[in-house]
Amino acid sequence: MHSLSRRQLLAGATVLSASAAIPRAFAQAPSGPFTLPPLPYAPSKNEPHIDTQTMELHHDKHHAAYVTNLNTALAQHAEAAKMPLQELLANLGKLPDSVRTAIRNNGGGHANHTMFWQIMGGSGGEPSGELKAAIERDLGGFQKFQTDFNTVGLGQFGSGWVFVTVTPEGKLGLVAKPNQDTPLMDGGRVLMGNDVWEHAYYLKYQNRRADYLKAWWNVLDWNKIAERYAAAKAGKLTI
Ligand code: MN3
Repeated sequence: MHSLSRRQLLAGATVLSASAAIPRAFAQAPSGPFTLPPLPYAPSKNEPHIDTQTMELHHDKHHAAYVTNLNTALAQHAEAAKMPLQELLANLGKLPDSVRTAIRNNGGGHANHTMFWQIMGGSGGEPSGELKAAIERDLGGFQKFQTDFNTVGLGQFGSGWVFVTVTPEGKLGLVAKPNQDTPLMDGGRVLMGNDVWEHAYYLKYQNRRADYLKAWWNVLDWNKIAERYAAAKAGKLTI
């Protein structure tokens, strides 16, 4: 084998430095078998708005089960197991009937919760800079965005999610999905989202989903969400 040319080495170095600028979780496009990412902060970090026990059960039991069940489904399908999660979810129609529903539910659950832990653990407040401008342009400003997001979350019948989608051009949208469905299944990207399954709030809020939706804004980490926005615009946002 010939050694790499200087040009190839330089090209490689450029790729390395470009990916180093993007947080690992975004640049990676993991394929199976999948692993449960640790919570990026202590389970008590979102108190008093989201209680410790809910965080522990939600991450250690619910999210863990999605990962286990996703891997079980993928064990029956070697080709699918090699695909990055966002590609799997964008190509559900090409999967055999025997694994499609399991991958839809558990792959969606894994992607949704991985995003969810990432964007919390903060102290709320408001976005700034480019993201603030995009919210003003596409969602009518921060106050209207919060109100509309909570209305969509409250209106989701049964279990599901409310998401902000983001295009590679940085355009934002608001959408609800049932169960563990995600805009990734439409080939889109998720900037942020809130879990409105009862398991996300029932211990503390019981049936009061509206109170949970309102309190959730207090634990958002806008720096993390801005990182996801930058990654989306750089074409590096995966799940
Ligand atoms: Mn959940």
